[in-house]
Amino acid sequence: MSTGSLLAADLAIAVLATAGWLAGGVASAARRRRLALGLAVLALLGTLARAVTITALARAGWWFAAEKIVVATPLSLVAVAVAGARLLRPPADIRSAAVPLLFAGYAGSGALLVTVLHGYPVSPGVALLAVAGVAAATVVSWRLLGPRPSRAVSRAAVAVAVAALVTGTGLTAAPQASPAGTHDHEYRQAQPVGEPTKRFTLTAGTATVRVSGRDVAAWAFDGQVPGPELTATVGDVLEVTLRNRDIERGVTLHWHGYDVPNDQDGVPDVTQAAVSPGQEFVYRFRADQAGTYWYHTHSVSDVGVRMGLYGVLVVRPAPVTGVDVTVPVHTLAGVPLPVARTEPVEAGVPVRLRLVNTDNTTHRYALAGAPFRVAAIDGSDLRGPTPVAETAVLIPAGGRYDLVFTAPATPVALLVDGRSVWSTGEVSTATGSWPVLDPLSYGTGSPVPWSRFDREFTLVLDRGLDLRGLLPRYAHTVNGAAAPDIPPQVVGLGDIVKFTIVNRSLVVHPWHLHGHHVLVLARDGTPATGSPLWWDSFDVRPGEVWEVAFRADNPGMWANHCHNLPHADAGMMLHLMYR
Ligand SMILES: [Cu+2]
Repeated sequence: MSTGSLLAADLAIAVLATAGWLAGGVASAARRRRLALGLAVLALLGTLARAVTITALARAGWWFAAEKIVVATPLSLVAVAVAGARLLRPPADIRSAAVPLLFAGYAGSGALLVTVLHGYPVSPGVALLAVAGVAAATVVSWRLLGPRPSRAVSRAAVAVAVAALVTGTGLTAAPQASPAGTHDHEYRQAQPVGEPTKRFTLTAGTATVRVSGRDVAAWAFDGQVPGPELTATVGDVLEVTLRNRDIERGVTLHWHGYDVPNDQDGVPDVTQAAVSPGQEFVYRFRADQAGTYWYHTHSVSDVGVRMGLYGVLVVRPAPVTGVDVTVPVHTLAGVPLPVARTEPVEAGVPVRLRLVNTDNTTHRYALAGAPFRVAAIDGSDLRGPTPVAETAVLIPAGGRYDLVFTAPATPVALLVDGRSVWSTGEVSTATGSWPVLDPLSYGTGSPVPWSRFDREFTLVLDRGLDLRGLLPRYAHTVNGAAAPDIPPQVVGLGDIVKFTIVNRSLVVHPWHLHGHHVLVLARDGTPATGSPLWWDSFDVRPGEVWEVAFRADNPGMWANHCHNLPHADAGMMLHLMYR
């Protein structure tokens, strides 16, 4: 069983066991003897079963089990001792078992709230708040349902609740070390990069675009979705003038996967001010990296990209030979793009399909009709890619794969999630059952270029209640904090930096570091054995642990975030900064 499935299973069991205790308590209070005993036995079995799931999670990593061991286990043990005793010798009047069963339910609820609202890392303050809640709810039930506890027991329970509440509140409200501000610095000045050899102008504005026969309100560059494809040859100096006609919430251009100088990175309030309606901003950088990239607004990016402010950037090492097609996939107002197109290709002609996922979630791509090689991922060529056939690839949000093949005499089709988007003719192949390529064991391996790391960081991805803003929100968190309260990662120029990224949530987080490509070292403790993978976007699935590393060679303040952009907007965004 995968760690992700274990996380989900453990949560489901905890919810059912807690519900069982609470319902058993209510049934007892209503003198429904058989129902109460049946529910309580199920709850007891569920509570005991968690010994298995929590142990397995702890073996997968402390991150996955911390609060379950520190909070849920002791509460469960007390609950089993108190309520289990009643089950061994059920009282003649079942109503007298109500409070012990409800107590077990409150203990389960307290532990669940810690997992769901607080997560990782567990703190003594939160554990005490859970204890306070359990004690308070038990005292209230006791007084309502009887038999009334003795005055001494009652006072002791109230004292526990009050002490835990006061200490817990004090500990959780303790002032946190304030992260270095990202807003109170001067934007770095542009580095001279030489005379532009390629000039583009992109004008952002609201537009109505026609997709699949429907008129859709969009935000578009030059009135089209996707925006114009920008192409260059390695060595070009690109100058891109961004104009904002009428996007009230501002626009920038972020060069996704392109390791531009910091001041060209297009992150509002970090590397530049967002471009307001009527204003413009000129980006200039040297096209040193060949490959498939894309650009998109980073101003209210979760809305802006979804509405259509994106396009493809392709930098080629030399003039194209053969067929070279870009396929940017996007979902615009519920309509999947691009619309299918057919382009006959003569047999023997080399074809390169540049697949770009501009959506917030993973897409599954399948090439039917020809064996292919994955020539590049995230703009970086793979080493020794071998031909594969009848195999799908999964591309994370923001990621790019270049597939190459030689056109056969028979038709070929590229399918995205089962839908044909590009083909050379009629193909009817079911691709849904194909296995998925694992890039970590694809191609020819090469030793990791570094034997030591100057800095190591761990990012534990989770969800939690964020009370620091004006309104409480259920945030996507990193190490228990949400933007803008996640401390920045501070590195020195030239450092070799290692990141461990742990996903203890129940959803996929496509991770994206700006300004650098990270080398994949390992997933779930298993080292990558295939071609070196230099990625800027990679899916961290529930329960996964990824180890990646990079050389800190591009000074500045860089966004480091989940590229499921609503997640980033809901807190999952931090910064990498140079000392
Ligand atoms: Cu995410």
